[in-house]
Amino acid sequence: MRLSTSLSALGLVACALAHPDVTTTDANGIRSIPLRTHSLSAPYLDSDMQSRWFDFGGNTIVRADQYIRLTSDRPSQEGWLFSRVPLTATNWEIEVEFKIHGLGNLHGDGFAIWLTKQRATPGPVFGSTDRFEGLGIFFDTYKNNRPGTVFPYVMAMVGDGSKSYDKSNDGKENEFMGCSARGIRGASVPTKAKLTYFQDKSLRLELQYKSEDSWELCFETSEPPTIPSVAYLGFSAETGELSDNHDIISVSTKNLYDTKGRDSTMNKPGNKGASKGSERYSKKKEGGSWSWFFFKMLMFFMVMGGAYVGFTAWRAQKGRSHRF
Ligand SMILES: [Ca+2]
Repeated sequence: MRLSTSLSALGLVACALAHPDVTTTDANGIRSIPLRTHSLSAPYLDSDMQSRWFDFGGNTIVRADQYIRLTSDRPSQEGWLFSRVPLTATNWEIEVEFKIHGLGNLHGDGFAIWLTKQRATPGPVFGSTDRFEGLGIFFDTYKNNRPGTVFPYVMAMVGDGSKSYDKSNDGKENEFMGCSARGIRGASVPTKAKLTYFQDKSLRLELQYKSEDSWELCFETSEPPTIPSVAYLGFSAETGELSDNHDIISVSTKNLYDTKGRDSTMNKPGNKGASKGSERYSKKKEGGSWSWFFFKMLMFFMVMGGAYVGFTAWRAQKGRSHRF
């Protein structure tokens, strides 16, 4: 009797602790920790009609049960959405669900995902500032002039604060990497982008638009750009004569940590910055998991104690009723 009480109490504790928002480790030993500061999902706003971690402006509208609409399907719109705090993780993954759709046969111009020193600064590059510093990923739905390229075209540009986006040639001049994604606009499945970055090791962009739960590799490089140490996560979009709805449905950002330590940069001379960063990061996480362990133990003993007291009281009660 006591054993089964203990087991069910243990089960209760296990259920209570199996919260989806906690650290997970995948088969490759990559541990991911959700970053609430850079994630967004419906209803997006709190009771004060604010978002705790994001600001938005321009023509952006929020429909709490459905989307954050950067531009509506009307001409000459521009809107933005930016994190309030910089993304300071060394390695990270950003998964964005978005929807580009509209009524016109012709449509434009597209939207951008940003990791830039600048934030909340409207401008001519998909509704955000030109001569930015950091990484921009552009979902370009209108071909200005890029013969032989299938649109929509998705491309990355790395800005140094002085380089300009080559709008008339759809960014070709300063393209870092990119891919065509025919069907990403108005797709029948939820459309998503997943950007994964390991400092000094890799940058990968995957897209989902052909079928659910299957990712198409857009690009991958083992020579990733340096992201500014202070970089904000943002989204922006614009329409010109042609238009579209550019909706952000959700954003899920995770801090990544390679638990197997296959960090080749660790052993390279002259790359101490990276290894130091990983060390510091690992210690911090260890601290976190220890306090989590003690919390679990405390919860366990509390439930066990309660179960034991309950069991003793029940036995005493039962004993009395037998006697009478
Ligand atoms: Ca274009």
